[in-house]
Formats: sequence, C-alpha cells, structure tokens
Amino acid sequence: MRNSRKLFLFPRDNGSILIAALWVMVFFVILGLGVSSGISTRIRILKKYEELVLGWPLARSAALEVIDERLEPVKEYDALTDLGRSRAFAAGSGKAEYVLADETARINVNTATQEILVRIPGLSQAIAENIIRSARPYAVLEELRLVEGVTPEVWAQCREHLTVYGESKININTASSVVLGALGFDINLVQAVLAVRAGADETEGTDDDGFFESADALAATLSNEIMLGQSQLALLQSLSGALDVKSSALRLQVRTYVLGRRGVDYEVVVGQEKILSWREY
Ligand SMILES: [Ca+2]
Repeated sequence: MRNSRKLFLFPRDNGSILIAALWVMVFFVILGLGVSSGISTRIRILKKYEELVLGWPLARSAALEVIDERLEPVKEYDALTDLGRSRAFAAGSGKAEYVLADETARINVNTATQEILVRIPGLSQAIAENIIRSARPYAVLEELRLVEGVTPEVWAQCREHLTVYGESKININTASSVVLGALGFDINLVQAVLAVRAGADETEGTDDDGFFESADALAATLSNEIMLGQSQLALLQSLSGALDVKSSALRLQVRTYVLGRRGVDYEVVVGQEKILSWREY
C-alpha cells in the first residue's frame, strides 16, 4: 500500500513522468483560467459600478439643469426646434448628452375621454371602455398593459401616443398628427397646424419653423392657412381649455460618458419643479 502510493507520486519510468507532468500542466491551466475569468468578472463589475456611480449624478444634473431653465423661461412656448436640439452637461471626467421630448405632445391616459382614446391607434371601442372602467390614475404607462384587451400588439401601437405625465393639456406646438386627430381635428385642420409649424421649408424641427404663441390665438393663426368652417371653429372653441403652447412635462433621453467610455443610458421625465420618473438602461 505504502509502496504503491510512493510509486504514484514518484514514478520511475519516463511514460509515467510524462503523464504526471501533463496532469500538473492541466491543473495549472485550469487554475489560470479560473483566476483570469475571476479577474475579468471583477473588472466588469468595477466598470459597471464606475459607470453607475459617475453616470447617475451626470444624468441627474442634466435633469435639474432642465428644471432650472424652465423656472425662468426665455420663451413662452415650447416647439420641436428647441426641444430636439442636442444638449450636453459636462462635469469632471464625465459628460451627459441629451435631447428633450414633450410628454404633453401625447394624450394623457389618466384623464382622456373614451371618445379620444378610441381614436388612438390600436385602441378599440371595447379597450377604450375597459380603460375608462379601470383603476385610473396609472402611476406608470405600463399599467395599461394590465387592462383587458391590451395585447402586446395593441401596446406596441398605442404606447408612443400616450403618457401619464403633465397637466393633461396638449401642446399644440409639438402634438403629432395622430394626437391632433384623436382630439377631433379633421385632416384639413391637422395639415394646417403642421404647415404653420413646418414653416417655409415645409420641414419640422428646423430654424424657420413657425409656432403658436397661445392656445387662444390658434384659430386666428390657422385662418392664415385655411378658411375655417363653422364646425372647425366650434371644435377649436370647445378645445380651448384642453390645449396649450407650452409643455408641462419633458422627457430627457440621456447618454452618459465616463472617462471617455459610453456609460449607462437614462430616461428621465421632469415636471415643472421636480423629477417625475427615472429609468436606466
Ligand atoms: Ca421648418
């Protein structure tokens, strides 16, 4: 017994020595792989930690900068040209790049009537009824997915037109043709609104864009584009309390860069005075 153990640990023939040496090599290779994968995992965790720790205050500072700016606004209206402009916030070894989108260009699902909801793509009469009967207000738009009839296909069609943020007034300077249609605008009115906003180059988001100075001035400004009929004037009159020219909630799409590397992305919604929602990717 003692001899055989001795023979295994210290083999005398060359073949056995070679096999033993190979086993030793395999052992060290496995050990080496284990150590290096442990180190690379640790480096990855540290990088992620660094991106989160440094990226979070960058995104938060960008959001607070937007809130501050809006407390003393330069303009009394919000239009696509200004909101879509790329902005940056830099601090130390980090930078946050962001663009703004208007949440109040969307229909607020918490306050919308059934008549408006049913004109949103994907929402049938039955689904619109279910939404009205459901426990509103929703804290997040994703709660809509729990409503009967809202399949993944319906959700994909309607989500970009809806919001749970803002004061329920639609910004006429940023609303899409779908949202204007949901409010009851006929095709001629929608085209007239878009024509005013697009300006001479007929493209929205450029420097020559037009805008509506106030909700009250909507009919007067549109009448420069088209001859307004009685029903159109009546609709604009009925909507005067539901329209605005300014946003009450903005969404920031933030990209962070930490030490020159792309960090975590954030989606932040800000209201008049505070951050309303926060997501990271
Ligand atoms: Ca333009």
